[in-house]
Amino acid sequence: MRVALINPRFRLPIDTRTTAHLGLAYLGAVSQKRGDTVRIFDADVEEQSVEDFIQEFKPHLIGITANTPQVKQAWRTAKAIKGVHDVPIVLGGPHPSVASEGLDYESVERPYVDMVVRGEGEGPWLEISDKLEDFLRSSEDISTAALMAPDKHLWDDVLGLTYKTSDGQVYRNMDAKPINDLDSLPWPAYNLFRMDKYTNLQPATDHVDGARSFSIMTSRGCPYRCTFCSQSIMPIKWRARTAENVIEEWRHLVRDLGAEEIGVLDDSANIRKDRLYTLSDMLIADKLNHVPWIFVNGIRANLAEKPLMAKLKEAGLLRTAFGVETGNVEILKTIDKNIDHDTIRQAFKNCKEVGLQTIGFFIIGLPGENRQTMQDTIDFAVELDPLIANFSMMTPYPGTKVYEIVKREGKLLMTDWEDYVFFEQKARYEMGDMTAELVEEMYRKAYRQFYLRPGPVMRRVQTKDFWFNLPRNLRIARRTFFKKEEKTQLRRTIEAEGLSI
Ligand code: B12
Ligand code: SF4
Repeated sequence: MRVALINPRFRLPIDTRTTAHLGLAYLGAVSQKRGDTVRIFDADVEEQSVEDFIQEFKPHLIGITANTPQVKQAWRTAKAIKGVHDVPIVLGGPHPSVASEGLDYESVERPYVDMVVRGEGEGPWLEISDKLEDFLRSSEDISTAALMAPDKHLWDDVLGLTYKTSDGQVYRNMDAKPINDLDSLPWPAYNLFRMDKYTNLQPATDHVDGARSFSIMTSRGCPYRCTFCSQSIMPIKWRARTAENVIEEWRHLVRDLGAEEIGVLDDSANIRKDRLYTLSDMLIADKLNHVPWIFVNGIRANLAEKPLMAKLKEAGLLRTAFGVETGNVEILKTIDKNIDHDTIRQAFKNCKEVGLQTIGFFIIGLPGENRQTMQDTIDFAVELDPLIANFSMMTPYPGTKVYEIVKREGKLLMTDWEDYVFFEQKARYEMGDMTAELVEEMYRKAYRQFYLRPGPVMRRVQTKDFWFNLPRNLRIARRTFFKKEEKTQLRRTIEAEGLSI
């Protein structure tokens, strides 16, 4: 079968560099292993239109990924495809997986979407492919309407699926089980991407443009449920690949694909420390530790003891992120992060003592905040003094506790899924003492107070990236420190092209 996987175009308001989509790389890998001819169309880097691509490739099955700000573009893409080719279209990813808010229905009710896969996609995607192939082999009428005919009951037993029969009825099957044996998954299929088009995992990695940067995921899930974190895909059950399995892929990335830096994308990589000690020993023994790697997303600060951090450094870890979130003691208690400030202080100290660079993620505008609590966060960031401090304005994603709180007690200022980005310097809700003006003011203040100090300025101008990408870096600085107008580049383009949904 010919199978196409699509990442709809969505450029962030800041010019974040692009990276190959790991979810699609996994889906592509399982399809390839099934024996399908697979193509990935990443609209962020393709010059061709999606219609031309579809007419040329004529796939039997299409999968489109969507996080929240991408979902409308996913619908536009599905509509454009159905206009040129009759093919079943499946949506998946973090946004349509939020069944608690009915966002699977929201997508499947669109006339041009046939199915939605909720949660981890590999299992349901394979089942859909198997069933479709049987159908194509055994049916005379191979139209999508025949495939989705209500009397066929083809889709009743595919766990994790929400689908629409051709009479317009929508059904939601039970959830699929989390994939327990992650070692059973094939490696992400980077061969399906135009890897020369990708650069880097901004802001966590900083090789100058052109560096070969790859991602890896060594575990899935997170045992915590912080109130602001969108966890629609990965179940609460934390599962890890064995160190042996990870090292094989790592070797492949470095030796076969020429990786010059590796971003580890796990939500919580250090839940089991013994696994990281073993992995480190293997990286050292295999002489893979010359390629710098980074914990892009934050590891748990309560599990970042000094000997472990020293071992990881020896194994090539260059930099690690921590989700600090807030500097205020009371606010920290309300976000279910299950951590305290002294533990966070100790984790940063441990990293610095062993020579690791650090990234701190901070949120401005959590529920219950006021000017003083936001200032506490800025002051705490300055105290911790990571190499990179990343402040984001609280964006309540559907399915999170913060979303519930804001719907109940506050006022959401977003009316469009395309506004669900948190680098746009616009407050996304108001609640209690927190007006939009106050949050925006404190957000800009955070960047100014943190970065416009002699230390960070000196550190930044000493990096190769700063000079190599000077115009871009100055543009980002200008946008971050000063007010900007609302419209995203994407929205402007869409309006100019007369496309809207
Ligand atoms: C790396 C990462 C990034 C990178 C790269 C993104 C990329 N191209 O993959 C960067 C830094 C660019 C990024 C940016 C953003 N990100 Co991000 N990111 C992640 C992170 C940490 C890992 C993504 C990943 O690789 N996961 C592993 C793979 C295996 O999972 P997956 O991609 O979800 O795919 C699986 C399933 O979703 C499903 N699936 C996905 N697509 C499809 C399609 C079909 C057809 C099927 C059947 C199944 C399916 O099957 C896949 C395999 O199991 C996740 C957190 C997480 N744990 O996933 C957040 C996450 C996806 N990001 C998030 C957000 C909010 C953003 C931003 C909007 C933030 C912002 N700046 O405002 C932007 C949007 C960027 C954009 N252009 O779309 C949220 C999404 C929440 C939501 N409701 O949409 C997440 C979940 C973080 C969180 N917990 O809040 N991100
Ligand atoms: S913020 Fe981190 S620790 Fe909290 S739920 Fe999300 S991934 Fe887990």
